[in-house]
Amino acid sequence: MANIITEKGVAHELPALPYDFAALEPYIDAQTMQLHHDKHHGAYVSNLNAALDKHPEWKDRTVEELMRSVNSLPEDIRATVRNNGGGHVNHSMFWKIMKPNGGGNPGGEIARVIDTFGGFEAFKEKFNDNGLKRFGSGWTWLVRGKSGRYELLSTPNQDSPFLDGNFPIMGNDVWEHAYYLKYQNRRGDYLKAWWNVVNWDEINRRLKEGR
Ligand code: MN3
Repeated sequence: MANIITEKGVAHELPALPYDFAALEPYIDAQTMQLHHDKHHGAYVSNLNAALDKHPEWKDRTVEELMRSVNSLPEDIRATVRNNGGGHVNHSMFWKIMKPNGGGNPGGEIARVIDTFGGFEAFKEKFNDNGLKRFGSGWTWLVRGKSGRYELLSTPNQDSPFLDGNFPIMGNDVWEHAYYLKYQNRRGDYLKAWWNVVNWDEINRRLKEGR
């Protein structure tokens, strides 16, 4: 993700949602999308920029670079950048790997990766199960590990897979803010419904980028 130049120097920017708030109905409701994008993601970006204002020498890094080198960051902003930079990079991926009239069976190269997990049904089950079992807030992921192996895993809070040197191919947000208005406590129903909005073209693009 590119940074933008502002009056205060280089800054991270909230990316525009690539479709309308209501576009993912009935699977994800418009109010959830609006709050999630404008308020939650918006706050991660402002908090990240506010932290980096204290150490401007880190401002020209992309958020992916910040995540990869989080342990080298000044201690007074390390946790803030980890949480809010993680929130920024995770959500920037999230909006793009969804689309209206998405879902269906995976095609292209990602279908071959998914087959190595025992087929699409087994893949979805494991991906959803990791999200369901994540206690509290977090994400469920398919990542490409350092060794080139593909893995299904979950992370707590806004921890980005980049923190551990993994490349996030696709992930679903299991924070309550992602689903509570429509699904209340039924996280499992949200996880199942989410496959109807998956954007396989973008996931195939990320698969190439991660190589
Ligand atoms: Mn979220």
